[in-house]
Amino acid sequence: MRFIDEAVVTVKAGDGGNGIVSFRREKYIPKGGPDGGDGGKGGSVYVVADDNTNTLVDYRYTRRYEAKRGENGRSKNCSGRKSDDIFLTVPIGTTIIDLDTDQVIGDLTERGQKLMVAKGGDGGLGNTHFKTSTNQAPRKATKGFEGELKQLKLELKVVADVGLIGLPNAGKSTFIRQVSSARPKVANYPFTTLVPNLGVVDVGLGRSFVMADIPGLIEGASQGAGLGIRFLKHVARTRRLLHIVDVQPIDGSDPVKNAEVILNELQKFSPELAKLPQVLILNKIDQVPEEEQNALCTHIVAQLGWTGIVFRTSTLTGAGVEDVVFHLMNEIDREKELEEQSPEFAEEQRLRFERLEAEVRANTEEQKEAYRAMRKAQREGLANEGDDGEDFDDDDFGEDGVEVVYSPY
Ligand SMILES: Nc1nc2c(ncn2[C@@H]2O[C@H](COP(=O)(O)OP(=O)(O)OP(=O)(O)O)[C@@H](O)[C@H]2O)c(=O)[nH]1
Ligand SMILES: [Mg+2]
Repeated sequence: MRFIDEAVVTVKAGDGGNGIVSFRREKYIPKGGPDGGDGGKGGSVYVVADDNTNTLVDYRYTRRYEAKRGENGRSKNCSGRKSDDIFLTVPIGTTIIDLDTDQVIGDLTERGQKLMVAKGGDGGLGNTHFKTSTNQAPRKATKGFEGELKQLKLELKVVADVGLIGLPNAGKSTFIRQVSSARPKVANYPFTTLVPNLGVVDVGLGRSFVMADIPGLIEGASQGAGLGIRFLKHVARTRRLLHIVDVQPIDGSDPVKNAEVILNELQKFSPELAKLPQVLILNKIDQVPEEEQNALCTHIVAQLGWTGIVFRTSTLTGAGVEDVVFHLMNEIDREKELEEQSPEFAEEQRLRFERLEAEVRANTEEQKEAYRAMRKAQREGLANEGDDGEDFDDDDFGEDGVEVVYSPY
């Protein structure tokens, strides 16, 4: 499943300029023939895929785009000037839908790919065209044609580059709030986040990546417990997982055990997903006296047998967060570069994602079954107790119909 970012815009191509009625008037040529030029063509509207942008947010602010009208024809058989076409740049992966017909008019999948979405009107004809043997001085010219007017829906399937995972209350939403303009609710109780949130992390100089915050995972998640599992598949297509661990949980639980719960659930849900490179974030470091921080962090890392990358952060104060962001951006850029340079690596990646998606899909199905069985048992149990169990609905699994909050910039 991907996240959808969309915008509706009106595009209007320029009308054609009018043809004109004019006659040659020159010294010594008393009755010059018709010389009214044609109107110029109106500008057309194109949509172009560009890899310097990854959101449609601009189109939520400016909603109408008009190309200019062609110029009218002039005397001396001069055609009017054609107007410039205009180009709307959109991220690669944008689909364009004509809202009047509900038809997809194009999918822009490659850099530089261009699609005409509203055709400029042709210019009208000047009176030169209407000269015949019987009418040497036609007083007829035609008007320019109207440029097309369309209502378009631009739709982008956003793929998150980084997924946040962790127990409820670990600070995932606080993290995404620190680094993007996503504004998921933050509160000091578990299960605050109920739907995935996406944020664009802008690191400057046109570099950015998309981060997904999903509801917290809990023990038994891979068997359907809690909420987070319903959303795990949304992070399947990311390049990196950020595993956020609270180093000083308020309930006094052991951070090592907590981290293990997540690693286990991930492994049970999808071994392929568990193989995605993970970055361990030891969060809420502000809760630990400075002189104890080293010992505690070393202890957690050692107990976990963690050999990967580790950062210490306080998502509350922002300490250490920037380092994580730059690390992720560099890793993502490096990976993308490698994909461009090495067809073998790109193919390897593609196959890996394919395997991962298949596995996640299969596990989701399996888990959906388990969830249904659990619901059924609950319902029957309740029915025996005299409750008809109407609160339960088999379809509330929310497979694809999840609401996603997308906050670019
Ligand atoms: N002291 C401290 N508190 C933090 C830090 N990060 C988050 N918190 C607090 O921890 C609580 C939970 O934070 P959230 O960001 O909502 O946690 P979450 O992981 O998104 O939780 P769920 O959405 O329930 O899965 C809030 O009260 C935050 O203010 C931190 O670095 N230090
Ligand atoms: Mg949250």
